[in-house]
Amino acid sequence: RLTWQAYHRLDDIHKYLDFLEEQHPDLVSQQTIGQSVNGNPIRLLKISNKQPGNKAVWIDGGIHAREWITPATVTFIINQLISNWENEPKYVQNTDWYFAPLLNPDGYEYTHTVDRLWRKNRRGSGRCAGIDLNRNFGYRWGGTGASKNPCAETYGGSGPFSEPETAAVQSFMSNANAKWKAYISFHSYGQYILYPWGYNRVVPPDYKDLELVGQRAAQAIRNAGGPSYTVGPAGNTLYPAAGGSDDWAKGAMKIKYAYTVELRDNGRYGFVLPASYIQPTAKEAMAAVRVIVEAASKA
Ligand code: 0X9
Ligand code: ZN
Repeated sequence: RLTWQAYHRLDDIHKYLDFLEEQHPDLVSQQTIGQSVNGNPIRLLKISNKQPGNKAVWIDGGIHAREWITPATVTFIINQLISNWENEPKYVQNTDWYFAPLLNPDGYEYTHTVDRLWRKNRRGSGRCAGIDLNRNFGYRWGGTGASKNPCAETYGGSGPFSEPETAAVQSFMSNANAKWKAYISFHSYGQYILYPWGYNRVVPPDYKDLELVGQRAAQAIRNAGGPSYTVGPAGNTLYPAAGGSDDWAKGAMKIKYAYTVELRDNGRYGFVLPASYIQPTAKEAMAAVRVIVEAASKA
């Protein structure tokens, strides 16, 4: 059982997903969409009432190994939805929810056993091991903000989707018969709600829709008692960085509401956020997700 009062290991998270599938076979199903470099499964959990017209949303966490708050938040959201399912509004019930709580399982385990601040996946060995999975997606791959140096923290890999962790997302999402309307990727830290483009300081034609929904999400976070989150296009608001999952979701998959949400905190603890922050952070993230998914349900 997960507690959201501590950060859990990969096996415990996967056992929890198995438990949910077993307890709610009508609503919850799971699949393994790929294997990491070290052979760990990339798990996907789906929540669906199986109505044919449902829109689909994707929510992931754990692309960056050290951002522990993100798998904790994604599993919290899964738990909330399932425990409250009967009382949820129509836009929730008539959505097919796809969750990938931990896209970089090797890196995550490595941060528990060897190096708490590891970011990349675990291809190779030594000081220069690893590829930054959020520079490895195949939209404008290899551009600004992605390094060609394997030793760099932002090394984008040998080519787009060279890594099994990103290739799993690409093949699952493009082959699923799903009406994708929203893509949300959780990262930390900094308290930002970011939308494309990330590859440069430019915005897509419909950026006003993304800005508006992002501002509403930030307001929902404040209404839930949370702190202020800054909303804006990733390249302008943070820094330009090509090969991100959000840009690929919007640019290649044509998913309108594509966001990267950088969770708490503001830098006091950074990646090493104490476990006592899991519940407040996950609750405010849930509030933001509701806003985005409601907008997606109308798109
Ligand atoms: O640099 C990143 O990958 C993300 N920030 S983090 O501190 N979690 O590493 C921001 C990604 C924003 N989106 C794009 N640049 N496409
Ligand atoms: Zn990140």
